[in-house]
Amino acid sequence: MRDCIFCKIINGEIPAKKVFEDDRVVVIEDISPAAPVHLLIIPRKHFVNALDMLPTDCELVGHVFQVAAAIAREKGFAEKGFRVVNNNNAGAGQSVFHIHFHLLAGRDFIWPPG
Ligand code: D5M
Repeated sequence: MRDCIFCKIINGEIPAKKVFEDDRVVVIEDISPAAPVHLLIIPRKHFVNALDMLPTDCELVGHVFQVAAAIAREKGFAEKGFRVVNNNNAGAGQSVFHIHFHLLAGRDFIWPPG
């Protein structure tokens, strides 16, 4: 997608700190971290947000959670706890309109979130 910052990161057109990638997702460090661990799990395929996904995309969402859990175990914060957040549209805080999942850890979190 032209002019999509996450598509450009996925395509290597602009730099990012990649921590993992496979055929379906790229995981990068968030440029503006809200926790000691703040990663973004970004599907390679461009979807605006959840409203853009079809039933045939369900497996991809499951894969995102498998990747989140694998990173949590590998980096040692699985037991302490972590949060996976997906914002949909501006009113919910979405600022980049290519679907992504925040993976946050390394501090205590409150509920409900702001
Ligand atoms: O989350 C969008 C997130 O994307 C926000 O936490 C900042 C982050 N961001 C924006 N540009 C970059 C680059 N270039 N590298 C890494 N992280 C970035 P949202 O839920 O849409 O508000």
